Amino acid sequence: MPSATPGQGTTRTHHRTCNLCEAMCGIAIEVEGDRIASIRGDRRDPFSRGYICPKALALQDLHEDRDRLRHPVRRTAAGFQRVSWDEALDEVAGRLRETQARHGRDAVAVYLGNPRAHNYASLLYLIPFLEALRTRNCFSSSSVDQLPHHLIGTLLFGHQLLIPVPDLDRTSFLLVLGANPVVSNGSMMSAPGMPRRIEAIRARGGTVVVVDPRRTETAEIADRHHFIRPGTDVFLVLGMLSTLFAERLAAPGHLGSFINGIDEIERIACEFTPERVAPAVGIEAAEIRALARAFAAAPSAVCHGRIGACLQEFGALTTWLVAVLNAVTGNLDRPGGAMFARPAVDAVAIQGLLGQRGDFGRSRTRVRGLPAFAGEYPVAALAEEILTEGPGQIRALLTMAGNPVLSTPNGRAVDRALASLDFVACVDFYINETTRHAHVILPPAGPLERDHYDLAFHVFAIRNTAKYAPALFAPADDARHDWQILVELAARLAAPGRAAGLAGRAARALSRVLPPTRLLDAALRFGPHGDRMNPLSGGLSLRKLEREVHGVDLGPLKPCLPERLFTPSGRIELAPEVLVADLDRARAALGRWQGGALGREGAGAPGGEEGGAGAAAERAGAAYDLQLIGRRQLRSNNSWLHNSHRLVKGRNRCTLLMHPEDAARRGIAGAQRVRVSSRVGSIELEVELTDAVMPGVVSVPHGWGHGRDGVQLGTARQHAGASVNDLTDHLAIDALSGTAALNGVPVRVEPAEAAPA
Ligand SMILES: Nc1nc2c(c(=O)[nH]1)N[C@H]1C(S)=C(S)[C@@H](COP(=O)(O)OP(=O)(O)OC[C@H]3O[C@@H](n4cnc5c(=O)[nH]c(N)nc54)[C@H](O)[C@@H]3O)O[C@H]1N2
Ligand SMILES: Nc1nc2c(c(=O)[nH]1)N[C@H]1C(S)=C(S)[C@@H](COP(=O)(O)OP(=O)(O)OC[C@H]3O[C@@H](n4cnc5c(=O)[nH]c(N)nc54)[C@H](O)[C@@H]3O)O[C@H]1N2
Ligand code: SF4
Ligand SMILES: [Mo]
Repeated sequence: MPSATPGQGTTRTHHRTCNLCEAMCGIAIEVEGDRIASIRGDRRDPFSRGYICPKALALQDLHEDRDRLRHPVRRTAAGFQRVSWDEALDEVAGRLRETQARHGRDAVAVYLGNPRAHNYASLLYLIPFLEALRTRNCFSSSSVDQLPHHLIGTLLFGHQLLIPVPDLDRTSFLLVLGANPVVSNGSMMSAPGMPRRIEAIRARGGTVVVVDPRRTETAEIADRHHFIRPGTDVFLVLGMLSTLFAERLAAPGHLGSFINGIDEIERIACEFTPERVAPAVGIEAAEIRALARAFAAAPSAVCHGRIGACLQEFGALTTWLVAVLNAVTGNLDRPGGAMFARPAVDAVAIQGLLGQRGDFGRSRTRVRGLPAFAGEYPVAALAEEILTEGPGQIRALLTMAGNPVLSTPNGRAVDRALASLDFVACVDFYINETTRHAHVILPPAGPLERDHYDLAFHVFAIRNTAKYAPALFAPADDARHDWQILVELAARLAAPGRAAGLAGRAARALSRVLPPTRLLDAALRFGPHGDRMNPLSGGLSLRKLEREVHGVDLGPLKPCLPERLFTPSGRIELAPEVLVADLDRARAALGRWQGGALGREGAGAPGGEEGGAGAAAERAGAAYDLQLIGRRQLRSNNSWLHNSHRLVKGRNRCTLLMHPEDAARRGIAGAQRVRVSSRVGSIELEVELTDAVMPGVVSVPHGWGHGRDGVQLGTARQHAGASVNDLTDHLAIDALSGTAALNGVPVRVEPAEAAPA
C-alpha cells in the first residue's frame, strides 16, 4: 500500500521519520489536499511506537513558514533580491573559483552544520562537491559536538564510526555523564521515547544514576543524581577506575583475548584515588567508591557521556575513559552494555572500504596549529583563520545547514569575521544570524519535499531498524534539493584545466545515472540486512522499504568484536599513546583544583594562548568566579526552530539559572535582568533562581540571540533572547581534539543596572 494517495481535497496519511533530531521518531502526517491537517506519532512504527516530542509539530510550521526562502536571493544595496537558480549557482561557483585562483585553494572555506547529517542525499553528494573544491579549510558542527567520540572510535577501535552506544533496553545500570536525554531525546544513543526507556530501566529493577552540574529532567527520574563541578568528569571516572583495580573488580571478561593496554590503564588509574580526585570533582570519595562498586556489581552496566562530557576542557579524555570504564567491567560489546549498531546501510563498512576511518592531525590550522580530524579543522579556529592576514587566509566561505554565528564559540568574533569576507554563500532556507552575511543564498527544498532515510543516526541507534519515506509534497518546479545544489556547484567548480575537475565534472553525470535513491538502494541491498539482488531472499531493498511504510525492525544489537575492529593490530587499543600523554594536562589541572575553591577564580582558558582568561581577568581586576554551562530545552532545536510560534510561545526561556546563594552574594534578588561577562564578551538576560544548579555554576541555553540586524525571522525576533556563544571562548578548547569547551566557561554575573555602560 502506498503511504499516501494523492488527490485533491481528499485526506491521506503519510508516514515518515522526523528528521529534526537523532531520535528518529515515526510520524503520521494527515494531509487534506495540499494542507497539513495534523502530525502525530506513528503507533505502528516499530521503533517509536507512537512517541513524538513537541518539535515534530514544527515540521508543519517550517513547511508553511512565510519567512522560509523558496528561491535564491542575492544581497544588494536594497536588501536581498530574487535571482534565478542559474544566475545564483554561476555566481557562487564563479566567485569561489576566482577566490581560489587568486589566493589559493584554501582561501575558500566550508562550514557544514548539523541538519546535513539528517539528509542522506546531501551526505552522499558532499563527497564530489568537496573533491571539486579541494580546500583544507573544512569546518563543521562536529567540533562543537561529537568530535571526541569519533576520535576515540578511531584510536580504540580503528574507525571513526565505531562508537558504542548504550544498550538501553537491556541494561541494568545506566550511568549518565553530561547528557539530558529526557529533554534532548538522546545523542549518540538514537532511540525515540527516551523518558519511557529510562523509566523502564528502573521498572525492571535496574538503576539510573545521573552526574550533572544541574539536577536535570533526566536526574529527576533517576535513582540518584550527583552534582559535579564542570569539566571534572575525567577525575570522577579515573577515581572509579582506581577503585575497580584496587578492589580487583576490573574484569574485561570476553574482551580479554583481544584487548591491549589494560596494564597501562591499571597503572594510570592507581594514581587517581577517590580521595585525590574528590576535592576537584565535588563528590565525596566514599560516593565515588560506591558508584564504582555498584557499576561493577550490576548484571550489566553502561556509562554514557555526551555534550557535557564532550564540550569541555577534557572532552577526549573523558570520552576515552568512559569507554575504558565500560570495557574493563566487561560491558563493552555485550547485551546491556555498550554495543555497536549494525544498520541496514552499513556506513562503517562503506567508509572502511573508502579508507575514511578518521585520520587525526594530518594537517594543522594555519594560525593556532589545531589538528584536523577526518579532513576537518576545529571550528573554534574559524574566525581567526578569516581575520588573521597572511598567506592562506580564508577569504570566502560557503555554509550549508549551519549557523556558526549562534552555534560556535565567540559568536561575535565569527560575526565580525563573516562580515569581513570577500564572498559568502549559504545553502540554507532562512535569513538568519549567519546567512545575513551571504552575498548569495541558495535555499533547498524543505524537509517534507524530499525523501528520507536516516543514513547517519542508525549507526548510533540502540536497536537496528530501517525506514524510508518518499517526499510528502512535490517541490516547486524550480526548487532544488541540497544534493542537487551540491552537484551543480561541483560541476561548475570543475572548470576545464582545473586539477580538481574530474570529480566535479563527473558529479552531474553520476547524479543522472546514480541518483541518491539508486545509491541508497544499492547500499541497502548489499548491506548486512540486504537482499543481495535476490528479491525472494526476504532481505532489504529500497522497494521493500517503500512498501513497509511504518519501517522494519531488524532486532536488538549483537556482539560483533573482534571481527568488526579496524585497528592494525586487530585488537582494542585501550591505552593509545596520545591519550595517555594528554593525561599530563589533567594532572596539572588536578593540581589547580586542589584546595577546593568552588568556582575557579580567574581560571585560565584551557589550552589557550595569550595568557588565557585568568590573565585577562587579573588585568581587568575582576574575577570570573562562576562556571557557565549549557542547557537544552524541549521546545528548542539548536538555533533554528524559534520561528515556529508554537515552540516559542509562553514564558521567556532564554534565562540564566543561578543558585540562590550565589545570587544573594551578588545582590541579585530574583527575576531581574543580569549581565553575564566572560573574557570575550557579555550578554544581558533574565535570571531564574533555583537550587537545581549547584553553587558556583550558572546555566544558559544556546541558540538564542535573534535580535541581530538583518535577521529576517519574524517570530524568532519577537523572542530574540541572547546568545550564550557571545560568552564562550574560542581559546577554550579540549587541547587534544580541538573540540570547543562550551561548558565550564569562567564568567561573572552582576545585576544589569549596576553594569558599566
Ligand atoms: N529539544 C532539543 N533536543 C535536542 C537538541 C536541541 O537543541 N533541543 N539538540 C540535539 C543535538 S544537536 C544534540 S548534540 C543532542 C545533545 O544531547 P544531550 O547531550 O543529551 O543534551 P544536553 O542537554 O546538552 O546535555 C548536556 C548536559 O551536560 C551537562 N553538563 C554541562 N557541563 C558538564 C560537565 O562538565 N560535566 C557533566 N557531567 N555534565 C555537564 C548539562 O547540564 C546538560 O544537562 O541533543 C539533540 N536533541
Ligand atoms: N553553547 C553551546 N553551543 C552549542 C551547543 C551547546 O550545547 N552549547 N551545541 C552544539 C551542537 S551539539 C550542535 S549540533 C551545533 C549546531 O550548530 P549548527 O549546525 O551550526 O547550527 P543549527 O542551529 O543546527 O543551524 C542549522 C541551520 O541549518 C538550516 N537548515 C535546517 N534544515 C536544513 C536543510 O535541510 N538544508 C539546509 N541546507 N539547511 C537547513 C537552518 O535554517 C539553520 O540555519 O550547535 C552547537 N553549539
Ligand atoms: S524526539 Fe526528535 S525525532 Fe522525535 S519527534 Fe522530537 S524532534 Fe522529532
Ligand atoms: Mo549536536
